Amino acid sequence: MSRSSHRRGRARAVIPAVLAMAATTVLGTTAHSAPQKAPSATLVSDITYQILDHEDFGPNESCPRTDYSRETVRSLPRDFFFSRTCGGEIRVEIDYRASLNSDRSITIIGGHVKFFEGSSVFTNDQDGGLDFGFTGEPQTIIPMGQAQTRSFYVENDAEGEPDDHATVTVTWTNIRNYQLSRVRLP
Ligand SMILES: [Ca+2]
Ligand SMILES: [Ca+2]
Ligand SMILES: [Ca+2]
Repeated sequence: MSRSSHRRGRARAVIPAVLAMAATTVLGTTAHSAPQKAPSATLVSDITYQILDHEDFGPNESCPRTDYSRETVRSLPRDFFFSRTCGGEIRVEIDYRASLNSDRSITIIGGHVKFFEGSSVFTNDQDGGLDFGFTGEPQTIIPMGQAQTRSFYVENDAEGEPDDHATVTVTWTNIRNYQLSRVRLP
């Protein structure tokens, strides 16, 4: 017998013992209770942007934009990120984290809206922005089956060009999930 096949033989021998332990645990926790609904919900993020790119020569460029996502959220925080551009010079980003609470409400935390303006929409020149959902700020908590909307206004502060600006409006909807947890039986 080669060394590698010997290893495989030992691995096979370990697996039944692990399964036996798992089966004992599963039976111990489910014998007297019905299957539990998995703690999850669906978060719909519906986003609109109104971005204005100011031009010294010629007309300003006005850019209505949208974003949409529909994602499962659990108690472990999940990160969201969206980005839209305007006029060849501006990029607006929004990010936040969402997590499920024990009452199935969803909390939005740790959010940022960032306003970039430069020689292209890929610029790293951040000229404005704001934070939301941090400690000391009113929390955004969306009860199960409900929606909440927030609007954020950002502009080109760094270069004193408030005519470059954007309004980002997010509607979050918390939709119940009906998935049942899967219990593996031996
Ligand atoms: Ca411009
Ligand atoms: Ca432009
Ligand atoms: Ca700039």
